[in-house]
Amino acid sequence: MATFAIGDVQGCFSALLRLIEQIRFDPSRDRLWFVGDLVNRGPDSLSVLRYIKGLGSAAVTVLGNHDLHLLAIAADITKPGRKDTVQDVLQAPDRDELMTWLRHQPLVYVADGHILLHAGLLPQWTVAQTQQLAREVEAVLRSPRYPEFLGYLYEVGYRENSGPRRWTDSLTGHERLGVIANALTKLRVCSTEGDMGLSYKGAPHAAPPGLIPWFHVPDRKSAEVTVVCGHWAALGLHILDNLLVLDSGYIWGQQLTAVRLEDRQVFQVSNREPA
Ligand SMILES: [Mn+2]
Repeated sequence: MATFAIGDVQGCFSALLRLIEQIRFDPSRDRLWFVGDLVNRGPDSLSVLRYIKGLGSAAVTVLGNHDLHLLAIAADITKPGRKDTVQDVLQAPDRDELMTWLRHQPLVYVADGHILLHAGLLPQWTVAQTQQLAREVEAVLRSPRYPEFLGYLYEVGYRENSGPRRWTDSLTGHERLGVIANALTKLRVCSTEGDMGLSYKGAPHAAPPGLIPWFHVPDRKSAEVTVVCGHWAALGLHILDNLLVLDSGYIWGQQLTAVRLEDRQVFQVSNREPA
């Protein structure tokens, strides 16, 4: 048995199939962990969703910002933008089933000394606390109140990378859930106090003054567990003792990456034609 963590697929189904073939994935024995952003920007989000849903317990995925964006579009909270490529999902006969499945996926998954999430976690959060905070957002996404919460997120600028960006334990209501969702699905850089700089997407060394990659904040309380994440294409594949960042930018003409967690062997398929 092996567990393969796979980076941001973003609707690139044929690349995913090539990668799965390369790693010789056997669903009766192996596990796939997806860092989220299964959909959008790429050509075939519908097939990606159907495939991963069909894997059942052989696959684990956490929700990324593009997955939440699709849920918001499907719930009529927002309209697809110029670069969104999710029409195939919206028009599918199994759309409702897929959207229900998607909003029941977790934001955080912890197993075997690893924590799987899409973007990052705040320096003041322990792994146990992160899990607990994720459960708060997951409970709302799985409830009939989820359009209300997504409506709030979009109203405060989720799409424009703004919204609540500073954690305190005393936060309540939508603002609390908003900070949790922003960290787990959008965080790349923050201050040493954990204030998120949500709009910065570039390379780590060029970040605005006072902002550093979330995983470099000194005394980060989750440092004893290996974080498996994606979301940061400009960073690329980035592997440290306690970190696997797997968005290697397939959608931007680079690679789709899988890492076998047991021995950290890296597998990649390349996108020769820039998307
Ligand atoms: Mn992302």
